[in-house]
Amino acid sequence: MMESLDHIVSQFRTKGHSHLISPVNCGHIHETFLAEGEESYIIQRINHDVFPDISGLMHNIHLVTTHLQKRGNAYPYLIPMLVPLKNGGLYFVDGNGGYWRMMRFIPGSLVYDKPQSTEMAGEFGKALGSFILALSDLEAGLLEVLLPGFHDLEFRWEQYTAALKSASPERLKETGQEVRTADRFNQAMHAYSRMVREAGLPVRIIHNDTKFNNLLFNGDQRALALIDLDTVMPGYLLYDFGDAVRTLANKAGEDEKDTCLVRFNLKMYKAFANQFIESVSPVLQEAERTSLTYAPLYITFLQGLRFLTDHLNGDHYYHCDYFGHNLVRAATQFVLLKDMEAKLCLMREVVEGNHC
Ligand code: GN1
Ligand code: MG
Repeated sequence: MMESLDHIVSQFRTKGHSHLISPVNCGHIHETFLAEGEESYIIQRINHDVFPDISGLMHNIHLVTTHLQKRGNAYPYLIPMLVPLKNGGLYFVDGNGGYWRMMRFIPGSLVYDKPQSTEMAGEFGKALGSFILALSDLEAGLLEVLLPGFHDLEFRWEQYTAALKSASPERLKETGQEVRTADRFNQAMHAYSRMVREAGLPVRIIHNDTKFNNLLFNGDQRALALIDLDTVMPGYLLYDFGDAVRTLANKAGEDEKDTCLVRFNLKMYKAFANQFIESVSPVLQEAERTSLTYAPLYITFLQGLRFLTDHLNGDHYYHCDYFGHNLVRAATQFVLLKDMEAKLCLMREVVEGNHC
């Protein structure tokens, strides 16, 4: 394995020779390695099942990273630039049909699954707002829609109901509580989704995977770089806001088995939301701002549904460490959702300024 990785790394235009190549445990989708040498690089085997259009994927990332780079000081963060092949291409296809790409490693960077202070939550708000603002003058139609319906509830609900119908008894066992939660929120979520569609909100270039651990920090806990640009596609601002809140304002992790530890952290939410709204304010429309209140509930519901669907389907999408892992993840999302529901009025106060 290491020998062939060496060969793969040697296809890219790196500075010097990479002498140590080791696996990095991150994300549910790709296989990731760190190649260390005079300079260090991240090398990934792209999940071709999830991203069938590799050339569209790499086109999007190239377009977005070069646009951000041109913005100079207007986007004051580091950018995970692609490293091209020696022949100029953006990805390498190995003898087994595996697709590989390389990015510069950002030295001194640290990853956190959740913020350790409200300042860190605010840093995320500022960085994400700046990212969307910096891309607001790039035509959204230039990007390929790689994963159609990614944050579309009608699409996800259809996938879920199909999985429910075809699931094996073994997979259906113990899903009762999650199925009931899905049913309980179904109507309200669909109503929000319809309202959003009919509100004529601007379609922007957004990140679409704003987990807290997709922001790198330096040793002083200041934001360094927003990474994982695979899903940068056209979408609504509320998707990025909602997904960020889903991860940064959960007192527990996505994989937590003890749901008693799952709680919505209003302080982190507030710190993030205020900074996000402020940094995106030059382009933020009033209807968009209002749409943010319910967004964390919508995205948390959608994510719970996606985990539950994958459990019912036999864990083909998300990497799992044990039987029932996806069901644990779904339960965590749904408990978080219920706590968000209980605190919705306080969230509205932050976004819309109305008193409870
Ligand atoms: C996947 O593996 P990662 O962190 O890149 C998923 C996201 C989910 C997330 C949940 C392309 O992201 O949409 O929110 O898992 N990415 C894709 O942890 O489906
Ligand atoms: Mg990702």
